[in-house]
Amino acid sequence: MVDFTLNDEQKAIRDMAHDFAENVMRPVAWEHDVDGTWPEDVLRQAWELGIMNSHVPDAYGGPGMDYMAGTLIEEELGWGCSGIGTSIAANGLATAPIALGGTEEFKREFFGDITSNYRLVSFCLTEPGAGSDVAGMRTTATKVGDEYVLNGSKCFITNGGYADYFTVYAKTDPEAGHRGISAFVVPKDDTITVDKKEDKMGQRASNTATITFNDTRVPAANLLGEENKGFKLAMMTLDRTRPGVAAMATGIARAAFEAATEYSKERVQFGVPIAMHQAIQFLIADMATKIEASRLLTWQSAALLDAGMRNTLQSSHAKRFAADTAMEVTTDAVQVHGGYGFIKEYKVEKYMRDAKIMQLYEGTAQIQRLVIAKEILLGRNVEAAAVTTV
Ligand code: COS
Repeated sequence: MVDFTLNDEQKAIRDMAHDFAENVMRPVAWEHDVDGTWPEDVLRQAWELGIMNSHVPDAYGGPGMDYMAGTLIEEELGWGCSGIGTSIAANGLATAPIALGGTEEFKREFFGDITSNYRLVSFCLTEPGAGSDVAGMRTTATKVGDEYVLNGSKCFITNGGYADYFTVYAKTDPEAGHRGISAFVVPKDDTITVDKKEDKMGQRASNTATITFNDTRVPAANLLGEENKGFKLAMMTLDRTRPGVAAMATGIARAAFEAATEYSKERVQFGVPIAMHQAIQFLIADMATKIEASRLLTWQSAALLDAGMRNTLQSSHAKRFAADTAMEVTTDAVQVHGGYGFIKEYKVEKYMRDAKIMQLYEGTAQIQRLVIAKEILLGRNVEAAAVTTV
């Protein structure tokens, strides 16, 4: 039998994340949003609590939570403030390729460092000329002796301005398309420049920067997996992190839905609370259904991973549906508020701005549809085949 209830441990994890979202994130979310200031204190508390590196196995000093627990946490972070939440979750994205491709020795040292010290790690895939088209990247890594020398720029890098480490994808065979990309762990040093903190529409509390590698040298041991297998590593990483993005989108939608529901019971028009009007009831009913469906797709995509199954199709279903839902629900929440929804004093205005990025980062809504179509048409995921390794 399929069971949609949470066990006691899962409830405890969700409640812990909810308390954090309510008592630590929300009180400062709006002030960080206005000026795009960096929520260092909140991030340090998230690290202390173990929700920043929740995925790191206990064998390496982490809390060792599974993907399902990760989605429970990320929904609450999205509910609290998805800008701060994205900064908290960014270590999960940046370190997934290390968990997948790092040697035992490297993982022990690296995860030991980030769990015993407050460290931020940034995922560096996107470039000015290579967004959806990952294989079009220009950054290079050239082997010189027992080192690789990296050159090139990465953009839209979450936490880039504050990162201690970068997980960088670069061309090791520039003529080989997607089969010429490798992934590296690059510690911050003086050859790395950080430019252009982006002034964003939403998620303004998260730091988004351009990172340039200028003859940056790393030991060959910092290569993740095999040389020229980085593209697959990136795809497998996104399979593992898109459920978290879907969960965060569900959290944003839920926050907007709650605000709209509350407001509809207070706002009186035509002599009754607007919740009494069917026009509003239908908006609220559709929001609720979409949120439930987003959560179920999200949980399914995480549960497959926890069962050791390939989840590419389900991960894109969840990410695509939950992101579109976040945009639709936040837009409808503004609609329920009428003109007041357009004013910054009301929370739904921020939710609507924050929701937009969910349809863009970690693969646009169109890329998710592309992945879904490919998985169906090529029959790659029909049986949710066992996870491939790098
Ligand atoms: N797991 C393991 N391997 C995968 C995979 C997955 N989920 N998806 C693809 N691959 C492998 C394929 O098996 C294929 O392997 P071979 O080289 O052995 O043939 C290879 O990767 C290329 O796959 P495919 O032909 O499907 O790739 P495409 O170039 O057609 O499509 C897309 C790739 C567009 C889906 C990819 O570039 C993508 O996801 N882009 C969006 C990137 C993104 O999310 N950016 C946001 C940055 S992070 S904020």
